[in-house]
Amino acid sequence: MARFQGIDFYDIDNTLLSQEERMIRDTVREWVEDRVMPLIGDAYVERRFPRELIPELGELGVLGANLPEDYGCAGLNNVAYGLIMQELERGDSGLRSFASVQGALVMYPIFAFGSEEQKRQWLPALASGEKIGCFGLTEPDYGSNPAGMITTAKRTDDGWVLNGTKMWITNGSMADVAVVWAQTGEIGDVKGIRGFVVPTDTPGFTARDQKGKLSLLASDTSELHLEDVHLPEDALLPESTGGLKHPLMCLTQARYGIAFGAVGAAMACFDEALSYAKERVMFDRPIGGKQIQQVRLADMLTKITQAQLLCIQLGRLKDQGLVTPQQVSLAKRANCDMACDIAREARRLLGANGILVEYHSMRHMANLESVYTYEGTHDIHSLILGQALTGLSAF
Ligand code: TGC
Ligand code: FAD
Repeated sequence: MARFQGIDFYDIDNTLLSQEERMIRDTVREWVEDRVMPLIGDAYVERRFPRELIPELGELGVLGANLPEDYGCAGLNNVAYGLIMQELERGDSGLRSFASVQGALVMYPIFAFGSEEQKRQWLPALASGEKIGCFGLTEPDYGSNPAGMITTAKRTDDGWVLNGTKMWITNGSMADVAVVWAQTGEIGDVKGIRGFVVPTDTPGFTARDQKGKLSLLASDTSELHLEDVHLPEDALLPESTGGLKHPLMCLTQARYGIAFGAVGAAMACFDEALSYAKERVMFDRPIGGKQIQQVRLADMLTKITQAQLLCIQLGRLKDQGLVTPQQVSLAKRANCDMACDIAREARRLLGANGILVEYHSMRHMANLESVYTYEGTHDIHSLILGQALTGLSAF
């Protein structure tokens, strides 16, 4: 099969990206082509995250790549970071999920709300892939509405004791460390939800694989149980004093990466559909020579191009410190919706072959249902935008 080129109909490469951004993107693109594509179909069917790739992700510098070099990270700008997410998700949404959680949901909160000691202890090891992290916000009865969480952190004489259950936690079973959000009750001026760095070998902490998934199969998804988990005082992220605002800030980082990642999945499906359309002969001609398939491909191209341009502008705003959470919501919502459409159309263009694991579109199609749902469902982002437009909360 031909190597992936990447559709760039509006010459974004030469007009909107720097040489360094292109070089970083191409390095990850080649790595995905060489190391991920040969194994991802089998990993998906075997329902396993390809853990053997983690040290290579660390060596590539893609984990927490937009965090500072002082802590062992690559210190890249946000456009380069986004393009990395795009290329990882071109391989599989589970791979991008791994990197999103590690970088945006574990390293970012330690960087933003942690003590200097916590940063030195965890960030270099997480950047290299030596340690794996997970992020526990969602609970069985509090998905879209994490404000209602019932996991508690109670003060003891020398620290904290945590109790509760977190659900749907990416990387949960293989994590060395969990960033867990819990209700502490108001303490002085400090709002009642705070973040804790929990080593997963702490007595009382257990993780159980989520069974029965039909999406994101090459990803580790777990339920976390915290039963009288005793933690020292310094397990608290000391600067996580903003209540739900601080975990929501983490979500904004991850949603940003997902907006780019979804474009990668869509590009992979488009690439596959285009080459199939040129090669598959039916009624004596390649199906790509039929008007219906050309309309399908033109629609796909248009939506991907719009999403690529949206991402670049989002990234430039983020690099200038101007991006708002609502702008990130718009991009996450639009690009996940777009990618779901493209994956489904690509799968259909491939006919019966489209349901085989040897092709990629159906794997992406199934994965993207999770991507559409996590990090704020499509509906939740609609309501975030509705609130931004009208000033009225409809949650
Ligand atoms: P609300 O009253 O609106 O806000 C509380 C405070 O937070 C501020 N804020 C944000 N700040 C930064 N980024 C954001 N995205 C923010 N959204 C809100 C807000 O300004 C306020 O600040 P202040 O200073 O006034 O205190 O909070 P709410 O309780 O009404 O919630 C609003 C809502 C529904 C939008 C929020 O709960 C939400 O986003 N729900 C969706 C839950 C979600 O996305 N969960 C994701 C879990 S992690 C995950 O899915 C990982 S998948 C990873 C992978 O594998 O890639
Ligand atoms: P619910 O909130 O129960 O929503 C059900 C339906 O109701 C949805 O259609 C929703 O859009 C709609 N709805 C909800 N509220 C409203 C409203 N106010 N108005 C109208 N409609 C509404 N969480 C973590 O903390 N860490 C992780 O690492 C993580 N990884 C995940 C990995 C996977 C594969 C998946 C699927 C989920 C993951 N999640 C994680 C959880 C994810 O963030 C939640 O599933 C998501 O926020 C939605 O919550 P829910 O599933 O409880 O759906």
